[in-house]
Amino acid sequence: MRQIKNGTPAGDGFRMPGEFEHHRGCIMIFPERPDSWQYGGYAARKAFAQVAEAISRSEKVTVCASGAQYDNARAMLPEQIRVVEMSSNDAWARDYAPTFVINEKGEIRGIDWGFNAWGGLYDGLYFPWDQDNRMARKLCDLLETDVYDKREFILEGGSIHVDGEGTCLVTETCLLSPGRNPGLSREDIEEILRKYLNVSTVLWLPCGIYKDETNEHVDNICAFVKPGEVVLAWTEDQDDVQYGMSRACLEYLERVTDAKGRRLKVHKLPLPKPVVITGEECAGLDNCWDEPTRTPGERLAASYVNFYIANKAIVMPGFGDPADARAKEILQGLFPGREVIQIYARDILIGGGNIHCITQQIPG
Ligand code: KQY
Repeated sequence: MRQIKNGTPAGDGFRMPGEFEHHRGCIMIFPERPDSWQYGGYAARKAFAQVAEAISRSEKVTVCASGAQYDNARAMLPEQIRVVEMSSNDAWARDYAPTFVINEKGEIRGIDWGFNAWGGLYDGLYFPWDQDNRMARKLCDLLETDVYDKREFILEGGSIHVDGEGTCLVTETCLLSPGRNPGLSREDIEEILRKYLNVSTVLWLPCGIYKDETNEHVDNICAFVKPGEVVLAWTEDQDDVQYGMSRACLEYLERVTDAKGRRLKVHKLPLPKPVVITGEECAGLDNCWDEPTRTPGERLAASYVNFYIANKAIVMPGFGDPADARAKEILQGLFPGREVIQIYARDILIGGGNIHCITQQIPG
């Protein structure tokens, strides 16, 4: 593996493709952190295994597991899934596995962004994060791809979505948050995204999902389903704080154009009714930094937008909510060539993210 310190993907003819373009595989990490997942991840591992199995029907899945969990992961996951031992601090492959870029010849390279647990010592969610921060390079070594070293810039994969045709979606709340790159202006950040993702247009949604502890990653509120078309998490409940947030995003999306000069077609994807964590669930979580990770009655950032696009399937969360069926039907209509597989994901949501957050596609 070559670590590229000079040169950028755009300069070298690479671009980040849309998630809906073909994949050669998917990366996941087996969960076990006891302040993120109930009872050391017992229930979360079952949900992660269902997600991995569903994706493995479409593409090669690699699951990274700690030494302590290796045997268990191997036993729980079907044989077509590759399990490798790799250290991590938690299980958010979207955020610290590499962002992959591809060139015209189909060659891929990884990007190793800096990771500081969603805000470092300012408002990060755990400490330390050193093992997470090494994963991108380790995975590029494993996959035998060259890697761009961009660790000086803090970015998580869940904070960007691209259409593969020059447009990148982000949220202001996340990319301009003081815990990430406080010395950089919006223009500086756009310049880095332009050079590393090979995009010409960065669309800045004002916010994301209420109570999303990542400073509101874009992948929970809005996603491309194809160039020129997005889904937006939506509620009709005007008494819900989320209403104003989703409306602000809609108004923004309706007034901008993408890199090709197109107006975006916005498909509203309903939100489930607010999901809150119970006292019983909180009792299954260890403390982090001497504080409980969550408190009973706390709202979780549930959203159907946090789905993964596999080659032959859409793997989406369900919450046991009446809106589960409608959200599934909408995604099925938007992805007619893929089977929509809905997985009950409350045990993933408790960790603070969902199916998109725990997966990272390898294009090609
Ligand atoms: O990408 C994500 N949504 C990760 C959330 C991490 C939360 C840590 N408790």
